[in-house]
Amino acid sequence: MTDDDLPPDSKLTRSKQRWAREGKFLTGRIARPEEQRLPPGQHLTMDWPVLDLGVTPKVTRDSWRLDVYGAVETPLFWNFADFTAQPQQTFVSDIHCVTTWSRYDNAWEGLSTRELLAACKPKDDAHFVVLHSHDGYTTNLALEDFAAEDALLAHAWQGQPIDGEHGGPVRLIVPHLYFWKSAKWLQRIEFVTEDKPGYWEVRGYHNRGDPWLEQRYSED
Ligand SMILES: Nc1nc2c(c(=O)[nH]1)N[C@H]1C(S)=C(S)[C@@H](COP(=O)(O)O)O[C@H]1N2
Ligand SMILES: [Mo]
Repeated sequence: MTDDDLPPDSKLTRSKQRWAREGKFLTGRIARPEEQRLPPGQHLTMDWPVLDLGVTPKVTRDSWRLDVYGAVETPLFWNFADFTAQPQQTFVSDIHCVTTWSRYDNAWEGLSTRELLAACKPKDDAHFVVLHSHDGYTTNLALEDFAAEDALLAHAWQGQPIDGEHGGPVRLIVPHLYFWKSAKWLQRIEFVTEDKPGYWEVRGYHNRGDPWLEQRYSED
């Protein structure tokens, strides 16, 4: 990934880089999800804000392809019909964005990451996953976080196709981490042996991003 593939920094992108430097929104509290549904420093919203780098790539269900490659026994290259022919599940989960909004009870439908892993069979030394999106965005996850029981590649939200603004036709959902890990407009899933920090992870945001531990920003 070169920076040429990325949109120019928007005002929001510049603000988010400054917030990471300033440690904005940090409360210094930690919590346990079993005891407290809303993570520290978050507030509830009823609507669903749009957050991204400021461009909405034009991807339709017809043009969409998913490329799964790298340290796997069985690389996959699926069109939308191949993708929806895989086992489908619906998971209900909460969204926690690092800019402090949270949204409860989102019903996501699609292919669980565990089913995807069963199909592509990561090699023994594949310990990390990098998500690549159509807007040039990337984000990285440890394999265990990618494989969380409620993580999925989603094509529908509340029974409707995920719209373009929110990352349709297909986006990732990893509910137990801040929402920047949930890549919109999913294009490629790369399995790697060494971790490769993504867009926000190299711009001051935490490598893991656990909302209950308030892992908003990187330590250094
Ligand atoms: N491809 C892509 N995925 C992305 C982003 C992005 O800029 N590009 N932004 C992330 C961030 S910071 C957030 S909070 C959520 C926002 O998703 P939403 O717009 O559907 O609320 O998408 C995440 N996934
Ligand atoms: Mo975000």
